[in-house]
Formats: sequence, structure tokens, C-alpha cells
Amino acid sequence: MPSTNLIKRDWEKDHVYLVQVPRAGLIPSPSPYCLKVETFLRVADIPYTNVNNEFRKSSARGQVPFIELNGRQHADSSLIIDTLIENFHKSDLENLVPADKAVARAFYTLLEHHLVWIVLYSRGQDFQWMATEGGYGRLLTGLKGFAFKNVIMGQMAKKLRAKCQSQGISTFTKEEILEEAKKDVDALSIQLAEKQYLFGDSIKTIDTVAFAHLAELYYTPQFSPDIKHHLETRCANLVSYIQRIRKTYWPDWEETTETMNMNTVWKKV
Ligand SMILES: N[C@@H](CCC(=O)N[C@@H](CS)C(=O)NCC(=O)O)C(=O)O
Repeated sequence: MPSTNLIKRDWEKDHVYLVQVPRAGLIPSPSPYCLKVETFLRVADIPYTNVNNEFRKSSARGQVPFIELNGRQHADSSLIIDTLIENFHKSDLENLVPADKAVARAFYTLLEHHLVWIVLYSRGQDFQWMATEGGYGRLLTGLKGFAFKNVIMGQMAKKLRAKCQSQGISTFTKEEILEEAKKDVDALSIQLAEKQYLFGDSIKTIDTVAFAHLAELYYTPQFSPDIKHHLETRCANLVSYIQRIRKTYWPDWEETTETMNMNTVWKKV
């Protein structure tokens, strides 16, 4: 059934409208879930247009990202990807032998339900960078900007700390959290080994999930600089992997983070 509250009312058939947070200075999206869906759209070569949620619009689940496709809204990054695979017949991106499929599922859980908490914990500890050039600094002008910097940032950090408390990561010491982060990236690094992608020479959906979470970990500030140091010294293959995916699917990374333009042309025709 078509949604009645569409943001894009004059939609084009089989064109995806991705509603997500604005661009940031250090990374095209500071939301791993938004970055994951946008990377997937690029990998799957699906036509899409970004729609800025202006920090206000959210799905019926109360979150971003969400998409509008053929007059319907779909929310939750993983469910969105399932919908895209079905609608655009992209099951080749999931094509793994059963044993690899099982391992991919375990890595999905590591990324989305464990490693992500390192990033969320870091942001709960220090959200101020989000108000600088590396975050949304350049967008935060006037009264709205003042309110964002002085009130909303604090509220967001407080909400993240409450989430980390209920998830349990905050009961760990910083040293323990660091060790957990290292174990996760070491496991990914071992799985990747000398391969181009996690399961071979062709990119799969799981690589878009890994890229999004690792990019947040690598390109945005974490509670401890030792995380980046560990990645660079002990998981060099993983850093090359992040850079390889960025180079191939985000050739406009610098342009988009500099201009904050959400619809830069990324694909050479
Ligand atoms: N499971 C969701 C998580 C999405 C999510 O946590 N989005 C954040 C932005 S990074 C959000 O909208 N947070 C607002 C809130 O939860 O109130 C997904 O995969 O899309």
C-alpha cells in the first residue's frame, strides 16, 4: 500500500529517495547506517537521490535512514537493503556458499551489535567534534546553529550515554573497551587476509556493512587514539580495504565532505 506521508510526492518509478542526515566534514555521513545504505546503493548501481532530513525528518520507527521507493517508505538500514535486493534483483551481492553465509552473518552481528558500540560510546564521551569543521560546524550558523551547538549536541551526547549504559558497554573500563575493539578488528583483519573483499574478489553486501562501520571507526574521533594506531600497525590490510572501497565507490568523498553537497556526481558515465 502506498504511504500517505511521502516526502517525495512526484517520485520516479524505481528510483530510490534516501532520507538521511546531512553531510559532515570528516565523513559523508556520521551515521554508519546511512553510510551503509548509500554505499550499498552505489555498489549495487541503483539510481538514487539523497534527501536531507535536516535533523528533523525520521521514519515511523523514529530513526534515519529511510527510503522512499515506488511510493512506499522503508526504514531500518538492513531491511532497506533487503528491499533493494529484492526490488532490483541484486541477489548476486548475497551469493556466498552456505559456510561463508554463516560467517558473514556472524560478522554482521559483530559489526552492527558490538563494534558499533565503540563508536557510539566514543561519541557519548565527546560529541563536541560534531560542532567543529569535522562535523556539522559549517552548517551551524545563526540561531539554529547556536541552539545546535549549545543545547542539541549536549542532549544527543546524553542520549548516547544513556544508550551505552543500558547496552552495558559503559560498565567496562576504557582499557577493557579498547581490548574489545582490538579483538573485533583483528577478527575482521584475519577474515580479510590478502583478499580484496571479505569473501573473495567481488564485493558483497557484508562489505558495505563492514565499510560503513570501519569508516566511522577510522575517520572519526574515537575515545582512544590507540584504536586508529592499532588499525594502522596491526590491521594494515583492513585500512587498505577501507581505502580501496572509498576510492572505488566514494571518489567524491573529498568533494562531498568539503561542499556538504548531498548529491555530488560520483559515477563517471
Ligand atoms: N537499526 C537502525 C538504526 C538506525 C539509527 O540508530 N539511526 C540513528 C542515526 S545514526 C537515529 O536515527 N537515531 C535517533 C534515535 O534513535 O532517536 C538501522 O539500521 O537503520
